[in-house]
Amino acid sequence: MDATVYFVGTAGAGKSTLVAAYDRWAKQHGLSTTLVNLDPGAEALPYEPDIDIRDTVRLTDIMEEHGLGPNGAQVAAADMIALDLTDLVEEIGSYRADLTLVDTPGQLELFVFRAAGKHIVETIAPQRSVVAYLLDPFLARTASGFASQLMLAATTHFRFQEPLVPLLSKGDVLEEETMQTIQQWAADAEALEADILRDEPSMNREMAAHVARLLDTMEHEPHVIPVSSADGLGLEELYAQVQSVVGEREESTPEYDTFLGPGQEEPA
Ligand SMILES: Nc1nc2c(ncn2[C@@H]2O[C@H](COP(=O)(O)OP(=O)(O)OP(=O)(O)O)[C@@H](O)[C@H]2O)c(=O)[nH]1
Ligand SMILES: [Mg+2]
Repeated sequence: MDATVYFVGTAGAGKSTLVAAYDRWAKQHGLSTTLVNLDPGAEALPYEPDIDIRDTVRLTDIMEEHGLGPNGAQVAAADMIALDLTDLVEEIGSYRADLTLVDTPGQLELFVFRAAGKHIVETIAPQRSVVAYLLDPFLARTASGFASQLMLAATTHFRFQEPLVPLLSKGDVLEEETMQTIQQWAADAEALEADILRDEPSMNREMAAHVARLLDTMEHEPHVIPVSSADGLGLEELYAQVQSVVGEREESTPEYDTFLGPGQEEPA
């Protein structure tokens, strides 16, 4: 089975390191991989990309040529990538690996909101893609922090309309108890809502409830998988999720499957 996994998350969430760790894990398990770097601003990568956007678009060159700062150059780079995606899409298609692992730019909004990201996700492997969304553990330790992270994940899901697997990144740095609390928030909207209101007593109860229920509206995954690039925690479970999501979509009717929400049945 071949699948494409996009690693998406806020700056420093651990995307590039996880691509490297997941690549090692895959190879140890006899799976071939294609590694794609879509971050034009990446300086040193912890893996050797097979396809590298920096061969086409380099942030430092854009800054120099157009007199832009790093953020302006990131936006220009994202739009330049969108202008000519044909070669990139063809190149990725020419590799036939079991897993295509795609590392995305540090600034999540560049990949999620500008044209290139969506177009890439729609074009490269329709029906065979999964977004692995990395929740930063340092931002997810409080109930309201976790809920804010979740809203970003939900926005990503809303934009791409592809199955999203939420991961709790850097699991090795979290205390067992914190990890369990976070997993409980993910599984139980009411527990999350109660803890948000405890953290932020000023918050409108209704708003807290809405935010807490966002996870329930996300396709497929009711729980967060803790992963660690340091000790390999959760990588097998991530693979099982990717397989199950892509396998499920393979079996279902193409016209309907992208729009099925949780609990909805496919029309007979
Ligand atoms: N302890 C621990 N540290 C990690 C793990 N994954 C990443 N890190 C550290 O977190 C920092 C950021 O990791 P990156 O992989 O560069 O994160 P990124 O999301 O690619 O960052 P940008 O592309 O700059 O947004 C680095 O110092 C990593 O060593 C992990 O599983 N455990
Ligand atoms: Mg990175």
